[in-house]
Order: sequence, then structure tokens, then C-alpha cells
Amino acid sequence: MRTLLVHPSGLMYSEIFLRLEPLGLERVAAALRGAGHEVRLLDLQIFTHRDLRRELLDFEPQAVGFGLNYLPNVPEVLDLAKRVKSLLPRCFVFAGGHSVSFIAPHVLAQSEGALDAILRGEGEAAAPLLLAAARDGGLTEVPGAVTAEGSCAKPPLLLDDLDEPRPARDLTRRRDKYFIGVMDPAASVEFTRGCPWDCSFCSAWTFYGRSYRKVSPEAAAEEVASIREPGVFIVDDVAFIRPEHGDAIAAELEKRKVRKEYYLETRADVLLRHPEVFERWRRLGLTYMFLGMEALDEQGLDLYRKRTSPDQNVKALELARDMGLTVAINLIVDPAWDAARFRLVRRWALSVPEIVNLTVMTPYPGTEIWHTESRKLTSRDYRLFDIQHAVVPTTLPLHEFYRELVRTQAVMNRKHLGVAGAAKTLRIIGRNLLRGQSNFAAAVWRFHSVYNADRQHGDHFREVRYELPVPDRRTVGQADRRELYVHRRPG
Ligand code: B12
Ligand code: SF4
Repeated sequence: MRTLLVHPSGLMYSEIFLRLEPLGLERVAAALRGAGHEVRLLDLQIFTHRDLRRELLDFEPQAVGFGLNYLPNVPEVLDLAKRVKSLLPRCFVFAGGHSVSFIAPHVLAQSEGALDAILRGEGEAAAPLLLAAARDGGLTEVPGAVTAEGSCAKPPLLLDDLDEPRPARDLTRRRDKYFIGVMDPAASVEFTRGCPWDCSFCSAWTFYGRSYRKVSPEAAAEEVASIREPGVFIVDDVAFIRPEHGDAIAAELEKRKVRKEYYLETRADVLLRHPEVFERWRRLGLTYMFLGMEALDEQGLDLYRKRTSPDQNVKALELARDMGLTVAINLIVDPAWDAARFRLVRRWALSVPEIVNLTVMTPYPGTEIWHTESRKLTSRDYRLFDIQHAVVPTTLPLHEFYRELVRTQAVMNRKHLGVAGAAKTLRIIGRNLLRGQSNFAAAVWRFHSVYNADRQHGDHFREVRYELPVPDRRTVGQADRRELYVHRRPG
């Protein structure tokens, strides 16, 4: 079948810092191509809705699949699905991805018939079955499929072997548009899938049923070697949990003499346990590291069930600094914070050399706090669920909360664009512009137009056409955590 896969638009608040290739869609595209389908991919992080319309008329796809990893994209995808159906009524329209997997029947109903199916869970194994069923019948027999006729009783399919299919990177157009911070351009790569921890605010572990799988070191190195871009973002939730795996990939890359610049995310305790692996990667080009610290105090870390201590966090920062890595830290802002708390965080952020990133505590479907958060949601507008808006009541008046949030983000931004920082930033911008890359430069200038308290506050007063389901409040004990899973661990 002629199939068009579509990644929705980027979110304003994340586009400042990065725009990354749609790796999940590229993997689904590769699987569909392997099954004999003619596939195209359009990334609306780069292209416009008008480009999509042109593509629909030119390619006349028989199937259109939307990627829905992110809740804020649900309204856009619902509207686009309706447009595709009215333009090409016989086209099979479907969606899949991380976030939609937790609320598939709800989103399907909101599409008012525009979506023929939503595929829950990983797409590689099941998407070819879905398209075969769209042609030959039997949609409700496809594992993970949710349709108007009902949902398949079988659980979504997990890939046995992550080595195949390789992402169809040849299908993404304008790859020069993908970047992360100063790594411009940058590609993405996946070495492992899943996370064995169980933080209460996160859905990475519930999606994969707390399973953890690895790409073979040879396949991982082959893939990195095949990437044209000089920068590589490793998308793993927690990089190098298994030190021997990180080491083995490094050995394969050394053998092939592959040198790139790398950006990865990991946890403080993982870094502290096996610094030698990160040291080895440092020699291979590891430059940037993102540490999800989440909270500064013991109480906060316990609340998020992070299973690390403030002491470990401080030690990990020192270690990363000693290695010469550029580190970004994430802290979760609780809407209950008052002005004094924001002041404290600003003071702390200015006292460390690292980049400090703030995200607002948000109960997502698929997370434990979606069920256990006792504060009532103040909005169910999908677009506000981007961890840059408060969706539970704030202690400060809402507008004042955003002023404090933006003030804190601006202080941190100024820290990095201060006198010494500005000179360095200009050098990087100059170097990138010479290579024809302007993504980072554009991002730096857009900071103030995007992070703007009036705008963030105003976002709460837009017309709401699509809402999230109402959370079912309950306690989530050890035993019923499995009910949150999209995938069941094999065995
Ligand atoms: C890499 C990543 C990113 C990249 C995204 C790159 C991109 N363009 O896709 C970047 C860094 C940009 C990013 C940003 C954000 N992210 Co993010 N991200 C991830 C991460 C760590 C891995 C995703 C990934 O690439 N995995 C590897 C690929 C191969 O898997 P995949 O994309 O899931 O695709 C598979 C399936 O989902 C499915 N599938 C995917 N699409 C489709 C489409 C169809 C048709 C089908 C059938 C199947 C299908 O099949 C694929 C293959 O198995 C996940 C955590 C996780 N473990 O999933 C968080 C995660 C998805 N992100 C999250 C969040 C909150 C964000 C931000 C909102 C944070 C912020 N404010 O900055 C932004 C918003 C992004 C935006 N829309 O602009 C949350 C999602 C929360 C939610 N419910 O919406 C997650 C779950 C992290 C978490 N711990 O909570 N993210
Ligand atoms: S926040 Fe990180 S460590 Fe915690 S469950 Fe999610 S991916 Fe794993």
C-alpha cells in the first residue's frame, strides 16, 4: 500500500533547544517497507500543513499513519485525521506512539470516525499486520489494535530483536533541520529500550512493562557508523545501565574508528557506579550529558520515587564536571511552589556551573501520579500537558506562578549567555553558520518570545475542543502497577 507516515508539529517550548528526527516513525517506516509497502514520511516539525496537503494530493496514499508520542499533539492529529478523511475518504487512517497507547479508546472516539485504528505499543512488529488487515479484513485480530469495532484481546507485540529494522533515515527530508543545542545538525540513535526503575511521574517504564532490551553492540556500532551527521543524540531513557553493554558498543566503535559528538541522558547513580564507561565514551566524543535530578531534597526525591539521594546527585555532578562534560540538569517544579521556593532554586542554580532545566510536575496518563495525585486537574486541555504549564492548582496566583517560572528560566539562560557565555555562544553560532547550520542561532534569539509569562498564562484561556479523559483516582499498590503497563514483560 502507498503509506504516508506523519510526525506532528514540534512544541514551541521544546523547539527552542532541539528538534530531533522521528526515530520511532522511521523504525515503523522501515518495518512497513520490509513488508513491501511504498512508504513516505513527512515531519511537521519541519514541514507545514500546506506541505502535507500537497503530499496527500501528489502521493495519494492508501494509508496515513500519525505518530502520537506526545499528548499536546493530540488535537492537531485529530484535526489532521479529519482533513485526510475528507480529502481521501477511502484512505485507511491510523495512529500510534507512546502517549496515545495509554488512552487509545478515548482518542479514537474523539476522532469521530476519522481514525480507523489506533495501534498501542511498539509499531515495528504490529504495523505490517495492521496494514495487511486494513486490506484483507480482521483489524480486531491485530495485537494492540483499537478500532470502532472493538479492541484486540491480545496484548501489543514486543520486538524480539531490536537490531532490526534499522530506522529508515533515507525517508526524512531536510535532515539539516535536526539539532540539539549547539550540536547542529544531529541524528538520533537508540541502544536500549525500556527502564527498570519506576519513578512515579514517568511513563517510560509503564509503556514497556518495566522490560529492558538491548541492541547488539555490533548492530549499534554499524548504525552509528552509517550516520552522516557529526552529532548523535542517544535517545535511551537511561544510558549505560548495563556497563558491559556500553563498553562493548564503545569497543565496536573504536574498532571502526568512528568518532562523533554524543549527547546522552542518564541517572546520577548509574554514572557513579561505572564512571569508567562514561570516561571511555568521553574519549569517543561524549560531550553533553542530561541528568534527571528532579529534586534538590530527600523528600522530593522520595515523593517521585527516584531512588537516588541528594548526596549522590552532588557527587555525580562533580564527577561529570571532572570529566569535562557539559551537563544539563532537570528539576521538577511543583505548582505548589511559592516565591521563596523559586528564589531558593534560582540561588542554587546560580551556584552551580551546570545548565538547569525546569519542567512542571504534570500527571500524565500511564504514570502513577495520574491516579494518585490528590489535587484536582485545573485543565484537561491536551495542549497544556507539555510539562511547561501547570495543570493542578498553583499556590501562587497562576499568572504570578508563570512570572516566577519564567524569571527563574531567564536567570539560568542569562547565566549561560552572560559575558563569557555570550562570546562562546557567538563563536559557536559563527562556526555553525559557516557550515550552513542556523538552527542553534535561531533558537537563541527566540528564547524571550517563547518563554513569556503572559503567553503561558494566556494559553489557559484558549478555546478547548478536545480534552483528556477524567483520571480515575485510586491508590496504586505494588500489585496493581501492572495495570498501568502497555506491554507485558515476556515470561
Ligand atoms: C527521544 C525523546 C524525545 C525527543 C523526541 C524526538 C522526536 N522527534 O520524536 C525529544 C528530546 C525532542 C523529546 C521532547 C519531549 N519529550 Co520526549 N521522549 C523521548 C524518549 C526518551 C524516547 C523516544 C524515542 O525516540 N524512542 C525510541 C523510538 C524508536 O521509540 P518511539 O518513538 O516510542 O516509537 C515506537 C512506538 O512509540 C511506536 N510508534 C511511534 N510512533 C508511531 C506511529 C505509528 C503510526 C505507529 C503505528 C506506532 C508508532 O512504534 C515505535 C517503534 O516501536 C521518550 C521516553 C520513551 N522511552 O519513550 C520521551 C517521552 C516520550 N517524552 C516525553 C516528554 C514529556 C517530552 C517533552 C514534552 C518534554 C519537554 N517539555 O521538553 C518534549 C516534547 C516533544 C515535542 N512534541 O516537541 C514523555 C511523554 C509524555 C507524554 N505523555 O506526552 C516521555 C514518555 C518521557 C517521560 N519519561 O515521561 N522527547
Ligand atoms: S524518570 Fe528516568 S529513571 Fe525514572 S522511570 Fe523514567 S526513565 Fe526510568
